[in-house]
Amino acid sequence: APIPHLAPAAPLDGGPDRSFLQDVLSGLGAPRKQLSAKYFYDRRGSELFEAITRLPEYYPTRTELAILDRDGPEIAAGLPPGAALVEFGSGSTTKVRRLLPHLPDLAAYVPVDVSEEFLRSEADELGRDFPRLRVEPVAADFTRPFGLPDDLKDAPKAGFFPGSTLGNFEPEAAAALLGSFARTLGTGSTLIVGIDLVKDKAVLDAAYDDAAGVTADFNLNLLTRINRELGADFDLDGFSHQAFFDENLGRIEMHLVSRKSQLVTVAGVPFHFASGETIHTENSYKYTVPGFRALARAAGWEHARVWTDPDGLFSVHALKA
Ligand code: AVJ
Repeated sequence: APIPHLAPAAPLDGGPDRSFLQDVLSGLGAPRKQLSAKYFYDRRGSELFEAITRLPEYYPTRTELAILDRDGPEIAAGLPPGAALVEFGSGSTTKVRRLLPHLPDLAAYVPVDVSEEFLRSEADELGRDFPRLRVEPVAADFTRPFGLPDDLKDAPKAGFFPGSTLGNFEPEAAAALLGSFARTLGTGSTLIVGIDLVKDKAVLDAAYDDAAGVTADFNLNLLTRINRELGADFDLDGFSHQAFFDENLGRIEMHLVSRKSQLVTVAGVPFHFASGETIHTENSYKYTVPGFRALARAAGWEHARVWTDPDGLFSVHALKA
């Protein structure tokens, strides 16, 4: 069957506003097939990611939490007094909970997330645990410009972007995103960012290809989601998980490898897979401390402080706009 030639592939992230279907059709129609990592997080995908964060091989989450636990008082002390604290892509509030006890005078905590339902329930729960805190959720895609509540316009701003989420963006898109955070927060603001660090390839490879196969399930769940939501017929046994650290590009790449020559139909559109052909599903960039500093500076942020764990696995940065 002929392979339909569709529009050029959408960027892995931060691309224009397109539907899931449009993104999948153009991604699979590209000469090198790709899908955006942002589509991993349906209900099952979010559960699988939570399970990943508890894996022995997956060090980033527990290491970042340990840094926030140990250095939370110092990190909090660097924020402007009476600030509105904006968390970009808040998801669960596990991380900000490590900072809030040290920030008794916050004007408000503003979690920003696309999932309105999740945002609402997390905000309610946080409000119960921190009854004196004003929680002002904003349902928005943080990769696009969005407005903060009007009455917070005059408050000093602080931003929080933990989890090395920035690593999912190509360095240029990452710099653009940091630049847009600077415009949202304004001059004089502070940004706290969690960034995973470059390290031994074996450690990185294991973190994205765990022995229990949870990351494999997370990767393959993208095909399950496409089957269900877009009426596709991916054979889950026909693809296998692949993850590796590319030392030249400084990034983890995740792929789904076709185990045979096969035809898959998505919303009536056929796509041919050669045996061994892959769908590139995720990039996770790792930085050195100076490398991240240079990126931040290019985006208009001055580097103020960095905190790392004793093994140098992960970093938390304070930046000033
Ligand atoms: C949520 C983007 C930080 O890159 O480590 C974990 C996602 N992918 N295992 C990461 C992920 C596979 C994670 N981030």
